[in-house]
Amino acid sequence: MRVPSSVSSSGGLLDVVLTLEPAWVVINSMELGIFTLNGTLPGPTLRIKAGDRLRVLFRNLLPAQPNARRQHNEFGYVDESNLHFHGLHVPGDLPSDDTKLVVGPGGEFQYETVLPQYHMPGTNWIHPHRHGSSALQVGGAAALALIVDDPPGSLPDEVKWDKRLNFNTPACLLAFGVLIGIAQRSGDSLVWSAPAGNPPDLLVINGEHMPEIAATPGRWQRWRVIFAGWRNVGRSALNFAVDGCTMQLLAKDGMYISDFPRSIQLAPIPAGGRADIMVKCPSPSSRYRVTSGETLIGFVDTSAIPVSSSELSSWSPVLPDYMQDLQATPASEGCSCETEVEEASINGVPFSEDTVLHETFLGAVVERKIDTGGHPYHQHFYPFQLVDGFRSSDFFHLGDWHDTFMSDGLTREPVTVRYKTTFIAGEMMLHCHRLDHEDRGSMAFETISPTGSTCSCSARALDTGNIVIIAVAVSAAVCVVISVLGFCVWRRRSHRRSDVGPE
Ligand SMILES: [Cu+2]
Repeated sequence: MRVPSSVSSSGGLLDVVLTLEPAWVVINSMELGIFTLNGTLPGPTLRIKAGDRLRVLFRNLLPAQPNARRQHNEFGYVDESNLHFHGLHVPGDLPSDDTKLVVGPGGEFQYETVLPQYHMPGTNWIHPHRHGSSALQVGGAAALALIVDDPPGSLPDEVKWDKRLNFNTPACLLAFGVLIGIAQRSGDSLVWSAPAGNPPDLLVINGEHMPEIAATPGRWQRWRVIFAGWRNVGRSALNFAVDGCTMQLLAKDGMYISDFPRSIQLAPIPAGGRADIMVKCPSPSSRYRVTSGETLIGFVDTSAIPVSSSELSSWSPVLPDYMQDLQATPASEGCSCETEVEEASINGVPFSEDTVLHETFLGAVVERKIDTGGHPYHQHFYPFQLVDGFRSSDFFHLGDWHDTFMSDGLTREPVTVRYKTTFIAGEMMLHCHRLDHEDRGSMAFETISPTGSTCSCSARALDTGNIVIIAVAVSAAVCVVISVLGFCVWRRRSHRRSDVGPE
């Protein structure tokens, strides 16, 4: 199997340029126009350490598409983009991970953020997140692995990183038929193409269809599986399995579980989710099937000479402050709210940059009763702990942490989760990771006040400068009101946006 190139931080800094650009690739004998980060599928793997500074100069190399649709909560904006650091515990405002940023065609933006010293090491990823075009661009395969490396000596020998034994495996779903429909609705006339007729959906691993993964029989390998996905596989998660081989779960969504090793038969990874799995195949000179449900997606081919097997010893991670156990800690007063994920709205409200879904404050224990309704729920920068609403399975235990979660029939609804707002305040996005739903409005944000002490569960319009200015200007001439309001809207948007493309 092909392994993406990788770039590691040094001296406390990872400084990279990432370009969003169209590319032509041949997959399964089909020539396809796709989106890429830095021209390859997947983009290069980025490796960073807790405490490091991450600088990403993002360049949108997509050409302008004058016929692109530009209507809020609809597919469109196909030539605009941005980046999301999916899984990082970093602020959600600029120059960090603010997905409201818009980088126009030919434009660029310098992202810069610092991972906290206590950041959980793990498997994360980067993908575009422009509201309206995220399905087309992520579905078109723009993605790369973002690994937060383990401190030296922190892992058992069988688990620790070793280039010979480890794979980063971003699995991208190329759903041609659906994407063609989205491209047409978006007014995209440039990038996406696919075979005529009734094209099949393909799962590609590290850019390859049905790759062959080499393994030594009896030796544990650590697989970092990223479902760099934008929708379900059929009607479910990526149900990742290696038939005939032993799988022990190590981490989910870039966070180590506390009861490693946990034997699993299947890793049901929702779109956007990740699973780190220890895999061991028993027999020499054998071929094993890598599957998602009934679908064959690759092979493991073992070499002729086995090595002696050993059992994995139990191991627990040091948990960072934002992952302290909250199973026995009740929510702060008024901070338990319901969140219902719908196809084009959250709690019945389509996405608006001016509507707050819920409000919390720094230091709160926040509880959410989430009705996912079969949608993969994703929350930015604060992962959440599963505390109730379960039939536990081998993959899902009470007390586990996720940043992307879909019940997939394994749990009751609603699922109760908790998280504590430790140090990062501001606006936190949450959304359906079926990105065709997100683009049409299945997204919202909560605000975390740095100074407040109360929560609110009621959606409300954000207090904006516009309203204040209108009130101040109400006694003046109407034309003044209109011009000031226009100025405020312009100011507000220019504060959030970076439309720095050519005139
Ligand atoms: Cu959805």
